[in-house]
This record gives sequence, C-alpha cells and structure tokens, in this order.
Amino acid sequence: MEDCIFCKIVKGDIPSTKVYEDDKVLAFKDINPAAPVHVLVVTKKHYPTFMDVPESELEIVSHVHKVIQQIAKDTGISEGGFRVVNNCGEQGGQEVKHIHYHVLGGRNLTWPPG
Ligand code: DGP
Repeated sequence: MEDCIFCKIVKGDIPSTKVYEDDKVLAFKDINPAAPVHVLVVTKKHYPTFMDVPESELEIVSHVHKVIQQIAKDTGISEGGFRVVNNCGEQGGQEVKHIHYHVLGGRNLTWPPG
C-alpha cells in the first residue's frame, strides 16, 4: 500500500527502532509510548484491520502470538505481565489502517481502557 505508514516502515522508507523482524512480521517501538515497554507488531503483508485477515491466512495470527511471546521475554515483561491490544476500526480507536498489535508492559496497567 503506497500511502500506508506501516508499509513504509516495513520497507525501510521510514525509520523505526526495530525489536524483532522475520519474513512475515516486523516489531518496532511505538513513537508515542504509553508504557515503559510499548512495541508494535505488524504483519509485513498489508491487512487494513483485524477483520481483513481471511480464514485461509489465519496462521499469521498464531505466528504473531509466538513472536509476542519472544518479545515479552526479550523486553523483560513476561514475568511481571503485560497487555496485547489490537484496536480495530473507528470505535476501536484504530488510527493506522494496517493491522498491528500493541504490546504494553513495564508498569501496572489499568482496566478498563478509555
Ligand atoms: P492505533 O491507534 O492502534 O492505530 O495505534 C497506532 C500507533 O502507531 C500509535 O500508538 C502511534 C504509532 N505510530 C504512528 N505512526 C508511527 C510511526 O511513524 N512510527 C512509530 N514507531 N510509531 C507510529
């Protein structure tokens, strides 16, 4: 997607602080962190939202799960606990229309979200 900010980050056209990368997924630090650890995990393939991953491609979601387990260990938040968030669509508060999972940790997180 030409004008997608996360596609540009995946391509390297916009710099990011990478935390993890493989052939399917890129993880990088959020530009506006909401917690001491705030990593965004994006699929390299452009899916606009959570709802746009077809059933035939859902294996990417289990891959993302595995990657998040690794990121939690590598960033030191696996023991204390952390949160994984996907904002989907307008009422879900999604600003960037490229599927991404927020990984937040390093402090006590409150619930419910706003
Ligand atoms: P969401 O509301 O779920 O769509 O969150 C989008 C997140 O993306 C938000 O926390 C800020 C982050 N973000 C937006 N633009 C950039 C960028 O250019 N670089 C990085 N590292 N993060 C970005």
